[in-house]
Amino acid sequence: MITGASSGFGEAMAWRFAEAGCKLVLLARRQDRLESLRDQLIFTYHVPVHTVILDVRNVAEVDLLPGQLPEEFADVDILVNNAGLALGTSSVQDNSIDDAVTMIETNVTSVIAMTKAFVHGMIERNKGHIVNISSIAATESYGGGSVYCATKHALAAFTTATRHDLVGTAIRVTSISPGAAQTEFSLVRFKGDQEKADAVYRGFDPLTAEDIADNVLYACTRPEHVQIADILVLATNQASAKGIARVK
Ligand code: NDP
Ligand code: 8X3
Repeated sequence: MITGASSGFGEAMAWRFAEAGCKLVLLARRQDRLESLRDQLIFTYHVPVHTVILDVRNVAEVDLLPGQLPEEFADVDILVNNAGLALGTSSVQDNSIDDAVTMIETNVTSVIAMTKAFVHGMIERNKGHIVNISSIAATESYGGGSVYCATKHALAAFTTATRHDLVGTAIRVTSISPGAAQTEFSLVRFKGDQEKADAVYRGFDPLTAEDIADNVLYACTRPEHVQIADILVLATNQASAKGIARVK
């Protein structure tokens, strides 16, 4: 089960997991994107793919989701909480509270809800893996990212506490923390301003969605006794959240 599968990391993960022969449940809001991806994956890899068109902020629907999946998709063994976003780069005095609530609900509340919804089945089967897509912003805060950084710090705390709650079971809990990667992330952050989004990646060689998908697949394919707790993945020319070397 991959949330946020209609673009970026989630879409790349869908391709990697399909190539590995996994049955997929793909979730996002954009139906056309998700259904087109489903058709391409089935055509290319002949794996079963089920799509769920849902806004993860709708936690009541998330709660009902496990019971609504078709039987052949019901036993979710790998849950990748990937759906997430940043909105804007305002300073604290100018933060939009609407944007703040959207980020908190998407990046934190929905992960809590998805985890609660799917971990029951994992505990019953004593089998499962929860992968939370975090960020370098989970350990480094930067100006203009107060709320986004706060959400990823909160997600880091939730992920660690999840690992504590599940220790003694066979369920693994992984956090993948990327640095700057070229996806639709910046286009969303700048609310559709392509010029501003492109400027984020100009002059350096950022990570790709496939780089992150590789790390998720790596974590999920270790022997059962190995739990990858956290991977921080940076582009070679990035040393810290704002420490990016660019050529002019
Ligand atoms: P994209 O914008 O390309 O993808 C985000 C995905 O999340 C889309 O599929 C979008 O689908 C989905 N999504 C967003 N809001 C919701 C919602 N309310 N309900 C359901 N789905 C939702 O960005 P990335 O692939 O880069 O981002 C994925 C994750 O990686 C995020 O958690 C982000 O914070 C994190 N990250 C990104 C980095 C980067 O530099 N790109 C670096 C570090 C972390 P749809 O709009 O169709 O619903
Ligand atoms: C997304 C990358 O640098 O904006 O998590 O935190 S950054």
